[in-house]
Amino acid sequence: MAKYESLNYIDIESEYTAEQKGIRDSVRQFVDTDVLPTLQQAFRDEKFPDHLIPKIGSLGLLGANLKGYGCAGIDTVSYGLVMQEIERADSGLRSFVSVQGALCMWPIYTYGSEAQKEKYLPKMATGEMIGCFGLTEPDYGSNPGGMITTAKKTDKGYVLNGNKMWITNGLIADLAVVWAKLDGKVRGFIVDKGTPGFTVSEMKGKFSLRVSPTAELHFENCEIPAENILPDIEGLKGPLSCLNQARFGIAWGVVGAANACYDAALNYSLERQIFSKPLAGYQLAQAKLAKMVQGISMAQALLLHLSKLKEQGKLGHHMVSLAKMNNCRMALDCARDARDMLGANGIIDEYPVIRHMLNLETVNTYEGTEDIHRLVIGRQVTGLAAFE
Ligand code: TGC
Ligand code: FAD
Repeated sequence: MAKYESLNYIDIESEYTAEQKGIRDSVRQFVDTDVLPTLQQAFRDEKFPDHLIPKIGSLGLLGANLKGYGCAGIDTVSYGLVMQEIERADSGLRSFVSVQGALCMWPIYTYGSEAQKEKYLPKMATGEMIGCFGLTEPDYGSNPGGMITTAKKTDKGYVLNGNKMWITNGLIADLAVVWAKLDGKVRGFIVDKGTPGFTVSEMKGKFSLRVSPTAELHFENCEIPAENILPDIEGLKGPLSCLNQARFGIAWGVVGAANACYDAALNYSLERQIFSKPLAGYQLAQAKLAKMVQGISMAQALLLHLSKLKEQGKLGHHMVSLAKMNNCRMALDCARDARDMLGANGIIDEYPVIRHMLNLETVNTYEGTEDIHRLVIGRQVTGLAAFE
């Protein structure tokens, strides 16, 4: 099979530096050699390929854009290209990397005490310690501000009570960054695995993101020490600012999934003879391929621009909402069209397309549904919040 190249229709490659391309290519090689061969079975078995964690850690892909504490400290575009390559393999694996880096390491790095940073970050960078992020509750998904999980101050620390649902990495995590209301204000807490009163139960039966381990977290009079509160953040902007980091990585990542689907559809349609000629020679097929080229190219250009703004500290969270919404929808549409173009072969896991398509249903929902991001944009341009 021909070596994989990502779509370069608008010569986006000329915008990346040699160093950025070098980082991307090393992840591409890891994906081709170590990751892709494991995915068909892992997805069938609903099993996270945890044997990959040490290599992911040693390649510096966990918290890769953070500086110090054993993190790689790569620039924004390199970080995005890493996400893109990983999600070319599987959105569930990119979720593992996003949750670890953007949703657990980033808040400890940004809002944690020096002792918390030193205790957790170096081991999280190597993958010796895995984190999960508990925000969503059974009755509060799109509206996390309504959460009912509470923290109460005691002589020794805090007591947590409540339940979190749909928590990525929950089953394999050594620590959870948990958001709860203390005196009515949202605060972040680090809860170590094995803390009495903290239990985890597996969520089985997903038809999407099957290689990602998803769990419910239960806190029943769970006592944690005083030093486990994140000291430097209070209010809903704490968890939302973490989401901002993760959404940015998702906006990059899904371009990888879209690329994988486009690549499969292009190659298949060039080979597949239908009536008198290859499928790719028909106008209706070319219209689908052109739509994929259009969507991926526009997304690439948007990401490059937003990455420059991020490096300059000028990236607004309403812009991240636009990118998350646009790129997830674009990737899902690519996957659905690619699935169609493969005919019956589009529904079998010998090809990656159906797996990406199913995964992207989740990616379009988590980290803010498509409609929530639409409402964020609506509020930004009108000044009127339409959430309620
Ligand atoms: P709102 O009044 O808008 O905001 C409260 C405070 O937060 C600030 N803020 C943000 N800060 C940083 N980044 C953002 N994206 C922010 N959005 C808002 C805001 O400025 C304000 O600050 P301040 O200083 O005035 O207090 O809050 P709201 O209650 O009206 O909510 C707005 C809404 C609906 C947009 C928000 O609740 C939302 O984004 N809902 C979606 C929930 C969501 O995305 N959940 C994701 C859970 S984690 C997950 O899915 C992980 S998946 C695994 C993986 O990533 O792989
Ligand atoms: P709801 O909020 O109930 O939304 C249902 C529907 O209502 C959606 O179509 C939505 O767009 C629509 N809707 C919501 N509000 C409005 C409105 N104001 N106006 C019009 N329509 C509206 N969460 C975590 O905290 N940590 C994780 O690690 C994590 N991982 C996840 C992994 C997977 C596989 C999945 C599927 C989810 C994960 N989540 C996680 C949860 C995810 O963030 C939520 O599912 C998501 O935010 C949506 O919440 P909900 O499922 O409760 O849907």
